[in-house]
Amino acid sequence: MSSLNIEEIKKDFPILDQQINGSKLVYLDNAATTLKPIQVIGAMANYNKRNNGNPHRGAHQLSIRATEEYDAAKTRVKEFINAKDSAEIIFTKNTTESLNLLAYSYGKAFINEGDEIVLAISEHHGNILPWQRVAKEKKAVLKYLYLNENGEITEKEIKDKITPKTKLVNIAHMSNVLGTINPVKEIIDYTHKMGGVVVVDGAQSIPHMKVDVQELDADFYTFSGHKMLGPMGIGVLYGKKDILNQMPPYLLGGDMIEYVTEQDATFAPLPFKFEAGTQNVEGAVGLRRAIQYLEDIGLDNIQEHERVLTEYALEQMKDIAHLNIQGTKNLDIKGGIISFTIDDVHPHDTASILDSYGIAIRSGHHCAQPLMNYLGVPATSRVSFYIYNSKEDVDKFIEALKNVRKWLGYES
Ligand code: 7TS
Repeated sequence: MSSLNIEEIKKDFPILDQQINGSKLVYLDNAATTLKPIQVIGAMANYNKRNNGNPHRGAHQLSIRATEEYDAAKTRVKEFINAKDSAEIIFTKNTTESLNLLAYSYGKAFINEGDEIVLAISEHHGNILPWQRVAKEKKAVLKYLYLNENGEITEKEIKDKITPKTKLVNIAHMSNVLGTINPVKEIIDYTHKMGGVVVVDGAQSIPHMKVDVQELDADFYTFSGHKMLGPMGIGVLYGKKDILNQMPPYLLGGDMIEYVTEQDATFAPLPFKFEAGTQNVEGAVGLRRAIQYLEDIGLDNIQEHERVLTEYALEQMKDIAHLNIQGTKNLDIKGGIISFTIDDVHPHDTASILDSYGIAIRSGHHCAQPLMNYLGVPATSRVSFYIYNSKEDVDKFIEALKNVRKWLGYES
């Protein structure tokens, strides 16, 4: 049994307390974005009511308070992922911006003609397109780690593809489509042995499991506030200080400089070098409160709760005729994400039919078209769980799922 008190948790999420198409909302699209608890909404409202100012810019009290709030959020993120130094935490807009910053800056400084960049075939477009541009501009080579029949990356594949020519490996900690937890520690250790560095896209892992960047020895780690109960518009790029120090800035402008003359400029130290312009302080405040909320529940308890729900859902889904589950069913390497298809039914129809029962799921290619091509499906439907989901939510989902083909006129 899960150790979370779901009825109590649900009370913190007023958005769940509404009817959608005549039924109480069941929200199962957490891999796209999560809902915000009143504590996060309140922290941001309080900041706006009392402390709003432009940080690092003024001697007046509101600017000082905004600076304190911003810096406190950064320290909180540093502790949350166990970075060595809060200078290693750069606030961005989201995971996508963190990855683009890296591709632009690291790519410019360190990728040369003939270098190899290795990605998993299951990466989100946010972790593919920026590297495609680097590869084109620098005449570097993109190579892909393919999956076995269970949707997993094998040790053999790692050793075949990552070689002394590999400058960079980009890998999601957890796949947003299949929910597979990739063997990032093995990939990091092996890549380091070969002399390369590793970018871990943690958009789907950070909200659901304890992550320690020093233990992983990740060179870079990226994530988004809105997938972990925080607001949209705030994301994180963690990077090892010695590498970040060698990288050129991405955006140029206010607050990231040391001294500017007519023809030239020198740049501020980390992390400011990568934070040009007025930052999202309100978002940082919300993210800090979201981290507090997650830690009060406990990341291990969250992971266990999602494992219970995923097992419960998979157990029932396997008995539904014409339903095919994509990817691994091994719960030791799977988070709370299940992608599936139903014979003769377009995934968008599945999502629309479930919406008519008030159940929110996602359908489509999930910004992972290379993976869809690799799996040989145009799209899938996907459910993804979080702390406010209960077994009753899964029961409602399963009941509705059983009706999908009937809605479309099939007998079973
Ligand atoms: N990387 C992964 C693994 C993701 O799942 C996502 C978003 C991103 C990067 C990009 O995050 P963003 O905050 O910059 O947009 N994934 C999804 C999804 O699965 N459904 O909607 C967004």
